[in-house]
Amino acid sequence: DTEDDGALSGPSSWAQSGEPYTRYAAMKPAVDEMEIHNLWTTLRPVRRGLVVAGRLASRKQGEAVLRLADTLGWPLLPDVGSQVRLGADSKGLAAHYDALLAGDSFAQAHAPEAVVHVGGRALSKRLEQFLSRSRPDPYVVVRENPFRLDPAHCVTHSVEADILDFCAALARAATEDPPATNASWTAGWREASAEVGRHLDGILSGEPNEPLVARVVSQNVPQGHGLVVASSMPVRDLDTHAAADGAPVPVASNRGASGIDGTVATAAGFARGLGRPVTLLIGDLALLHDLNSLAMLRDIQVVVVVLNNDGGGIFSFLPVARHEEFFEPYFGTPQGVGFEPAAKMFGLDYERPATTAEFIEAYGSACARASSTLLEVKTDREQNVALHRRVLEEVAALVEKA
Ligand SMILES: Cc1ncc(C[n+]2csc(CCOP(=O)(O)OP(=O)(O)O)c2C)c(N)n1
Repeated sequence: DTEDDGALSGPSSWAQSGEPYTRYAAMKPAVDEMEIHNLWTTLRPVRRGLVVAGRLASRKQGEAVLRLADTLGWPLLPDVGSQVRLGADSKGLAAHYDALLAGDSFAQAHAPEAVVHVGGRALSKRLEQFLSRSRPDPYVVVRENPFRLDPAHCVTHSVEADILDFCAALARAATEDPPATNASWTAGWREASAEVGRHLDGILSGEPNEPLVARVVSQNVPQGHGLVVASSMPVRDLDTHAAADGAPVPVASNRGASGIDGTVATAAGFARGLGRPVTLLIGDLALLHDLNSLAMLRDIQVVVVVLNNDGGGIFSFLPVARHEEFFEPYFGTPQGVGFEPAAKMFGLDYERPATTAEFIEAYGSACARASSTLLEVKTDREQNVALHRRVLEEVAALVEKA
């Protein structure tokens, strides 16, 4: 009847227009020049400062933070979600800061006087603990929303501002009234990080394992693609082990490092939104949790790399892992499944590479074809936790000598 016609006229014009049903105006707080001046007066004398690039919305924002760090002459610590963790070029780039901070004496010798953190919360727990112990003052956080961002309770200046405008304004102030440079401080971070990168290339080899697959994906993801990393270990492995010199692809992850729901759907949406092929690095439980979203990959190109360690690998890092009687049934929760039948059901190409060389080959072929592929890599939870610990011990020993 006519009432129904009226109700449907809204959605039908929306369906035809290709525009959002409701448009949200992107109002952002303007940068106040006086505040910038005061901030620069506080930051200018700092000799040992750090710029942290937290979670950021675009490569453009990430590059603005990177340029700010370069103008200040300070090291840049880029979170996995900063959009400049991969393929960035900066004089002070310390892409492997998370692994570096596993070295106690490196961390003690590199406590910063000041921090400028731009963007959302960073993933690295080691960074949070390091900053909480070092208590830098000033400690400035800058983000585009009014919500509190102070996990270690030591922020001295909280700024809500448009990130591009803020970075440009502070960089301008620093150019007009340059800081005293401390090249050895910045070079110390950059060189230690580069050394960690070379070391990771040396030790992450042989049979495929989770940090190795994360590093290999970061090195082989094609320019023009996007990358989605699932909770729990893939996002952490990319943060810690990704190479710094891969393609500068956009990176997405869900809700910090917590939720495992809807991750395949996220990858489908990311691919559609970007209009690019996407690689999804995901664990077996997160993939099982959102298995029916594989149906959405049929007419786009998503390369699903599933690290099948038969359960929740993250939990093996917790003290509860020692309590065997309830660890497996309640935390590990192995499901004993392989994903080949699921790939078949949803019409995806499928491969199960057994060696790293086979993985690189299969990943390259999957990226080169227009349809979606599921690549399954078998790993082992106990070996995974032992490997992570060994890698960090080796890195700590390496930077101890530096
Ligand atoms: C919806 C939802 N359910 C449960 C959890 C708790 N949880 C966090 S990590 C995790 C295990 C994830 O396992 P997997 O996807 O195989 O990845 P891995 O830990 O091995 O990297 C679980 C169950 C969660 N975060 N979200």
